[in-house]
Amino acid sequence: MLDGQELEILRELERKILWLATWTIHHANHGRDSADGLKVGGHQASSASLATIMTVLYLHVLRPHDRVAVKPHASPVFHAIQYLLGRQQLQRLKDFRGFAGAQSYPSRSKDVDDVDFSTGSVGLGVAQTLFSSIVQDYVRAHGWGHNRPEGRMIALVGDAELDEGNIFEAILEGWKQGLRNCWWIIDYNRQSLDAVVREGLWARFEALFRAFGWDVVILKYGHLLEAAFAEPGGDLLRRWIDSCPNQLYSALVFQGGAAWRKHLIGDLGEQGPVAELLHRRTDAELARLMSNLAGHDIGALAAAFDAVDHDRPICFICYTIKGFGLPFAGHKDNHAGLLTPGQMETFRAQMQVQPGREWEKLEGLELPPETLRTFLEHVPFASRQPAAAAPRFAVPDTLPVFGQRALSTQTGFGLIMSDLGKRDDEFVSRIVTTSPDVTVSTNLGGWVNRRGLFARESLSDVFKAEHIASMFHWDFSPQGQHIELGIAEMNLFIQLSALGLSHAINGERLLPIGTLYDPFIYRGLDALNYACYQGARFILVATPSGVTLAPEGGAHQSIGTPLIGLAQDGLAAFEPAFVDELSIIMAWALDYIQRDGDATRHPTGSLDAADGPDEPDAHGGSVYLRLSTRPLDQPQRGMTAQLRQAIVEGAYWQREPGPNCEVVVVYTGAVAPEAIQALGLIADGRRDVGLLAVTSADRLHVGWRAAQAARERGDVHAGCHIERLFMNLPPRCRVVTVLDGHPATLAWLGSVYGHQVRALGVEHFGQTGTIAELYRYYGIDANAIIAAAESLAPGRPLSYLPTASP
Ligand SMILES: Cc1ncc(C[n+]2csc(CCOP(=O)(O)OP(=O)(O)O)c2C)c(N)n1
Ligand SMILES: [Mg+2]
Repeated sequence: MLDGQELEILRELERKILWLATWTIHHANHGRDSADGLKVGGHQASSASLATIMTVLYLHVLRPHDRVAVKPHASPVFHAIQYLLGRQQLQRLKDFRGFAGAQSYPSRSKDVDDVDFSTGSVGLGVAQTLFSSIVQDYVRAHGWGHNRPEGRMIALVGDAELDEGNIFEAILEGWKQGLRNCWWIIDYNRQSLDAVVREGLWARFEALFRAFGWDVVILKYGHLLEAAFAEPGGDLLRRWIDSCPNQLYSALVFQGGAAWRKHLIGDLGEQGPVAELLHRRTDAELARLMSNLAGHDIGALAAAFDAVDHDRPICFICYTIKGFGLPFAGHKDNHAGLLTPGQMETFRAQMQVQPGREWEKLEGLELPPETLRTFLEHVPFASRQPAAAAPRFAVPDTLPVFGQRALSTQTGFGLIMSDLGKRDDEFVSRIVTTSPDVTVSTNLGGWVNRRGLFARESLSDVFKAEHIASMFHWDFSPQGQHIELGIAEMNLFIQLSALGLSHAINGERLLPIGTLYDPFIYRGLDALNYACYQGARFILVATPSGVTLAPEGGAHQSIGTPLIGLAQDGLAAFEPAFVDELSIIMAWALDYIQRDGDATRHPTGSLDAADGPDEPDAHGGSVYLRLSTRPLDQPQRGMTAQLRQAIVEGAYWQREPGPNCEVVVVYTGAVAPEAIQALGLIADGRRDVGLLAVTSADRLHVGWRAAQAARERGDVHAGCHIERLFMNLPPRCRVVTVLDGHPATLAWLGSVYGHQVRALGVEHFGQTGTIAELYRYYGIDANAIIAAAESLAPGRPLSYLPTASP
């Protein structure tokens, strides 16, 4: 509980935090050479809105194991608090928004002051706290992490942020999973970026959260208002406030005491107790009274937070004023508002900060510095220690390969998982799978039969208990290793993000594998990007994919996902054709996701490219496997160390080209039979042809770019896998690439040594039919490959396969 002295201290420090946050933004705009585009952006109004709540939270409520997602635009407040606590460097505040300075939106991977969850794309950080609570429960239910206290997962949420649909999808999932230890604190300033929000929004929020089992606490009035309501006439004032439209309230806050008086007297009359209540206050006092909402009242906030005596999810709706304490408070256009230098001078005087002493931590505060220093040193949150690296788990070099003659990669995936389910290696106990209602149809059923579904409370499969024949056991228990989600793909990615950060958040490493249909990556793409951005580690298995799923429905065909695999930072993408390749890639991936480090981080702050992001292999990352339902005849081959290496690096020669090679066919994934068939016919008419199997366009591309950059830095011997593969191709050799996906995925191969390329692939989708019909229709069948080779490398006429007439 907050005592009188702590209240006084927090009031002082709240002023300091508001000052530091406001000054940081001002400095970024006026205090350094800002002609270079760093200048845009406000943050001042949004930060001021949350400054009180964050003061109370960080300096009074939080314990070291609590984790917080801070609303993106409150980043300056977060950094200011960390600075006050000695956990953020001054230079980074001075460089706010600049290169290697504090980030404009809190960033796990780019900031150095211990951000728990990145934010920026609104709504995602909020949902991440919910899924992190589920992961915390998962970890503890499996017997790990009991040497540390449970943390609360807390989101500081903008009221307009709740427009994001992913938040509602998450709430529903939280209800299903028996969510605990999750606090969402809504900054109810009734303003978004553009405007003032709709009337009565709080009531929708309240009903919604209660419907899903959350406790809801509405914090509306501060202590001054509560005291005024107790005066004669106070009930009238309260009724007036409760019925005041948001826009008018905001406008009056902006205008100040005289405007309040005029308006209130106009509405409530010049006579009677309420008029006297108003007259007893000066304009300044009246302005202070009317803006004394609970979200700016330290005592009210602390009392509400301290009163929580249960672990059910809880939503605080805190009334606040956007821009509180600053000259543009309440103005509807204040989102990007910045104090002018003149206004800043006035603010400086108010805050009693001497020029040149703006960054002094205790400048202008009235309490003795020693008192404040001692307080800051003993803030519970500040005792948080950097997380020790969570142990890694050894994974064998290869997983089993199966004897079946024909298999699809999707079936192979199911077999590999099912086989893993039988093993008692430690790494298998750390695998956790999750899927948005496509567990069975992505072939995770065998694994789930063996490892069970996770729930905090056991629930047995009634069909099984009733002895009704079924392929799948749907038993839930705290030991289960599969988290079944509803259909919402956003939830899959945020769940993966939370599972994939367990090593950092819970100190216990998990090996998450999530499955979905490949086209629906688009549905969750922002969340996937977010998960990668904050360094979460997981394996994404996307299947089925492409037009290869043929009769199954045109709307499910994915074209652009290989390009996502190629472009997504922090995600290594593979599309194997054969199950022995998949087996090697999966074994590699289970190790790769455990490697420590962040390939996208600039640790030194140097602008030199040599110190920039380097080769990701040492750092690890997440992995995306694009799989297919098309059964292919499996190659009967022994696996050599060299082939294993090549599969992981992204390509190997299925047929090595000869010295006078005229045509090379390059394929990825399920079109392997067409490429092989075409090559046989092309070989009859062109010399020394080669066939390149690409298991990962992404890895080839990453390696190639890194080699080029290394040479430009002076490492003349730098090379890469694709350069070594193409090194001996004669200059006049032509290349035909083909995949069931966008042709640009492989088209760049021509740039490696300047070989002319015809890139085949899929640019339109939506037709159903047989695989043969669709490959022909979209121009990725054997004859299309032959035609491309013939046109690129003229010579003897080539033979084509007979086609069934339509
Ligand atoms: C997904 C996404 N869309 C749009 C934006 C741009 N944006 C940043 S803040 C904001 C409004 C936020 O309003 P609110 O959550 O109420 O916070 P406040 O500005 O009141 O502090 C918008 C639209 C964004 N950051 N993320
Ligand atoms: Mg708002």
